[in-house]
Amino acid sequence: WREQIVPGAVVMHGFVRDHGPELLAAVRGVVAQVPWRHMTTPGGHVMSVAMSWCGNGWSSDSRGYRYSARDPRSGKRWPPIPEILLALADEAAQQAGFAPFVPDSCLMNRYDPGSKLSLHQDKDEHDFGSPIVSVSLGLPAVFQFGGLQRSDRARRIPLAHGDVVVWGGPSRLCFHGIMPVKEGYHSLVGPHRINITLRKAL
Ligand code: MD3
Ligand code: FE
Repeated sequence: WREQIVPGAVVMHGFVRDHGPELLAAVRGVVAQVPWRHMTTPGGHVMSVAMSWCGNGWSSDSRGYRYSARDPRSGKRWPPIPEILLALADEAAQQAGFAPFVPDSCLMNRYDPGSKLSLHQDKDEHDFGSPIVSVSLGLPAVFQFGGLQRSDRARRIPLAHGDVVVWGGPSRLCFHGIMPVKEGYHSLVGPHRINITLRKAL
């Protein structure tokens, strides 16, 4: 079923529940080329979440966060976004009222038990007019969703394997995060939660 959290943010429960194997194959194909890595924040903290990406990649250093088409180390382009993810993003955005959506960046986050993502805003993209489509796979997690101010009270929304959320319009710059993921085992994904976000970054 579908649930609107705030204007512009729609949870599509179980939207990709039947496509786990293909989606995981797409993730593994990318991770074979861009191995999971723990990034260091500009503040010097190592993130508990491991990341990989395709399309325009994300990087973090002492100067801040940015998106780029190429790996700064090798000078080569990051791998392309798998077709199944482009199709899913367009379908989900369309159903949420944001079509057409052609993402140019795909970030993948792997949460091991205990991993979390502190409250933050996504504001490194150049285009806040486009939505972000997110896909949850594997272990469940509790998503925190606040307002435009860090101090705004955050709501807690459980996210399960196969859930898709589209975030756009007035919700695009809301603070959000993921509470520490509880220990567990998912039959397809194993002892992890994987989140895929599709974005128009550049
Ligand atoms: C709400 N990832 O990668 S996805 C991120 O589950 C990120 O890994 C989380 O936050 C995760 O930046 C949450 C859901 C999400 C993504 C982008 C948003 C929610 C959002 C942008 C604006 C508002
Ligand atoms: Fe985010």
